[in-house]
Amino acid sequence: MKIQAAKVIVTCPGRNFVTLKIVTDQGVHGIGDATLNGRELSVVSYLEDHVIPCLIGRDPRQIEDIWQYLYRGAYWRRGPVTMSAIAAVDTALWDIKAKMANMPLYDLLGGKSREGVMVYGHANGGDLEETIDAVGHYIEMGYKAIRAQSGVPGIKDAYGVGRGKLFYEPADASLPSETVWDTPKYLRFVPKLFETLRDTYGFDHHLLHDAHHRLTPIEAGRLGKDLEPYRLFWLEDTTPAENQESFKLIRQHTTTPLAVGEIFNTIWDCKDLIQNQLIDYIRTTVVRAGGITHLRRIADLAAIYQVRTGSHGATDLSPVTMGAALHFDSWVPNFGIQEYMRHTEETDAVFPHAYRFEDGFLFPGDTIGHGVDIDEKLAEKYPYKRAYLPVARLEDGTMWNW
Ligand code: EZ4
Ligand code: CO
Repeated sequence: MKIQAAKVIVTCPGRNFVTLKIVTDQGVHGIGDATLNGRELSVVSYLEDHVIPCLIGRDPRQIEDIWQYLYRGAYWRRGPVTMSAIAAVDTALWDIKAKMANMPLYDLLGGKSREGVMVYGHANGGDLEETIDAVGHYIEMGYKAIRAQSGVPGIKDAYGVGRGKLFYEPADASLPSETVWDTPKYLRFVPKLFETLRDTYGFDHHLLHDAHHRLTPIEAGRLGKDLEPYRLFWLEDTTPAENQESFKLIRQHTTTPLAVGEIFNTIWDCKDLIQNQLIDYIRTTVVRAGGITHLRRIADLAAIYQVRTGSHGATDLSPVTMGAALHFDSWVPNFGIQEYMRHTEETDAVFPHAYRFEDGFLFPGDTIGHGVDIDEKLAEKYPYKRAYLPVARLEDGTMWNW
């Protein structure tokens, strides 16, 4: 059996997505997501110019060998562009293998460990009241777990606050939007938000929060400590994780569970944090961290240290990543939670999929493969549109972490 053809499909049904389609000489095809938000075309070139020529004629059944060939063979290891491209190939090959085995992907991975995948949704509002209402709306929709982000008095455009109610899309302009950030205002406000949420809705739902890399380690320790009475499911990305030592400092100061890893791209980014038990949830996902093959290695390492998975699932991860992630989540023994931001109707139509939401859970469906395909005709209708994530500056103009 041979890989006969592979092509990259770029489409923008509301936001940009990059999809790899691999076709075998037996007519079976597989789909992988290669979307890297704000830097999409770099992965398109990496795939078209450097990866696809090496794939043609290879045996698609040799997923591990192809993974190692692309990882070791590039010489230049790791990095978001390389690892997103490898992820797309890997996801498409697992899709093909599961189709050939006539199984849903979760069966090929070892079978279901659970019936449904608990997801968390994003509730956000411009101010405290709006955010309280938004969380109520998610509770009404059946969610068991809800991430709450709110506008902060005195801060223009705080992270995580969308314009619509169900859809939040940060990559919003053809040049990066400028936002302003002030940590002291944020640190005073967030505990009040969660106090009000618990006063209003009690403790029956999981609540989560994302600090989006804005804090220093000692500020992160303070926030975690202040949030302890409200029993968060997790506090995410408190501080940029390049310096992983800093998590020791955070950990000394708080028992609020910590989640990190949506921007990590290999097990090497996760290793110290996991082995030193400095985090509770690892947020690496299929598209960012080298596909199913590599994500499984990260999850297995994490399991030894009782660290659970909490895969990134924002709108920039296409329905292809969501489908593959749900099969992975259904199998992985140390599953924690799955992030789920709904895609627009246009996106859902371009990517027909078997997964469905019910009562706070996502179900992968029983279709063979990972259950997501691409409607190429429809995809053609939506040409690529350059879109960047915002940047953040302090009030005095200093560049900060968005
Ligand atoms: O800002 O995926 O937890 N979710 C997040 C996301 C990220 C976007 C960046 O592309 O932090 O909303
Ligand atoms: Co995040």
